[in-house]
Amino acid sequence: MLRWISLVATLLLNTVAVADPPNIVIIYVDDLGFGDISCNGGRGVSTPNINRIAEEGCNFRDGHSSAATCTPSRYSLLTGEYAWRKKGTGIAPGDATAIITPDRTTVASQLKKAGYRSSVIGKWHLGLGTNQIDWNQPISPGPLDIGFDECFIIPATGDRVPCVYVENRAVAGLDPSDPITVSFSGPIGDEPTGLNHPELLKMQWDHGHNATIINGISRIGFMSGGKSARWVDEDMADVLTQRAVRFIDQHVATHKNQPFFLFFNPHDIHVPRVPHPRFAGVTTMGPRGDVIAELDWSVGEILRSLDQHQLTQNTLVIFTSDNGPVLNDGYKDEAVEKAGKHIPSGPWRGGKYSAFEGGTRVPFLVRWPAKIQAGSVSDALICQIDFLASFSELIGEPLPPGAGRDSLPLMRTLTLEDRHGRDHLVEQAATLSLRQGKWKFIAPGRGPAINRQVNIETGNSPELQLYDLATDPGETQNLAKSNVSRVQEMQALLKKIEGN
Ligand code: NG6
Ligand code: CA
Repeated sequence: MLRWISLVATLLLNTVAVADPPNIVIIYVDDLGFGDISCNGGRGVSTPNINRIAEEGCNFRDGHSSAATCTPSRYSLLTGEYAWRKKGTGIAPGDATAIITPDRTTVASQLKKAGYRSSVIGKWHLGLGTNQIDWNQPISPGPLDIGFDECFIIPATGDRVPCVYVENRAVAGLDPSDPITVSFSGPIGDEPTGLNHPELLKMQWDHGHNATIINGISRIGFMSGGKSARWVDEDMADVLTQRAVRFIDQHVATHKNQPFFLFFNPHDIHVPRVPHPRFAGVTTMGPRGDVIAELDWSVGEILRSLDQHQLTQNTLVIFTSDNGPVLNDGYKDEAVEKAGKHIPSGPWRGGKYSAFEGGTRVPFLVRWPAKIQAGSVSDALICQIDFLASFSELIGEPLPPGAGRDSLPLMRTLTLEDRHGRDHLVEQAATLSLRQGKWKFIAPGRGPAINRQVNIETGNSPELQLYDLATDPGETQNLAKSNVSRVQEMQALLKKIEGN
């Protein structure tokens, strides 16, 4: 009898859709490299709170963003579609219109079907509105039109105007008598720029980032007005973290019987790197190290909130990054000079913007104590693009026809019942790459082999490239010439996926 009970219990546990769906928290960091956290070998900063997710869950060492920059990765995470299939999904300007339209199925809209309440807090960078956006009017469409119940967002990035938060459909704290104007084509208003007034800057720009000065930092693009609504970079981690914790608190107080989805998108560790004074100087790596320490604090606050509400056991926490690391991304913040022995991309070649593994192979930590064995490691190939189909599988809600076409249901991979994950994955940078098992094929790419501004290898080459990551994780030996049939197979498969 006991054996029967335990057999039935095991069968129930192993069916993928669960009766009591977990809360889901995705912590989607900006520009954090695989090796930037101490549990992945980072030496310049200790990240005990981030490490805790791995210690109490699983460290996926072959986990990917779908692209080596932000907008396409975020697009794929939410829609389950490769961004290169859709025009207009490159790095979005600060005034881009909504890239994910209300007719689309997203992680949030799908979870809503199973009763989840969702909030997105922090970086958006997926465009807002339909026409040229008026920041002084209600803003729509936006996150609330693609499944989120509430939002508190940085519309684009910390280094682009407008430097204000958007709460639901309006700029937070805006004084209507001081309207916001934004331009990416030329100066507006009479605010000083970084180009003309470097003496006003608390951090100098290096490339780009020389337009309107906000809070002593010059940005990409021009902005005037909206003074009462402008963010203070030093406070950003506090503001966003408090919002995230408040969402959890309020959810517990008012919607206890519903699960929630928190999509927490810190500004850290993107440029400009401006830590709160309590984190300034806590590492030897300058601002880039200090904002990793700040990020670790934010993560700790969220984990603590889950503990306090006794939600830890049945909350799926995913910690990952939208692309690989970069040191000098446009400001003189000593990231290069002070890196020391810390290797942001870990064992992988390249970084942000790169077709080499460093572009998309990012921290990928998953904790769900009810289902995932603590302290695990997995080398299964998995991508953020799989969240949509995997969560749909988890809640037992089929995807509508045509939705999430590149997303795979990998719940069993996440819970470690499957150790293989994807058969193959397309990685997007200036050119496309295909991963299949230990093999990495990089399609010929036009453009320079090195992005000189950021000093990162792009992976572009007129030649076909093939690497065996099992023996050569650093992609140093191009085997294309000695393994012609493998190259042909992978090239054909990539073409087929592109044509699908
Ligand atoms: C680049 C910016 C870089 C960063 C990036 C977007 C310049 C010269 N460089 O164009 O600083 O903002 O866009 O980063 O302007 S991402 O993480 O949002 O993709
Ligand atoms: Ca990014």
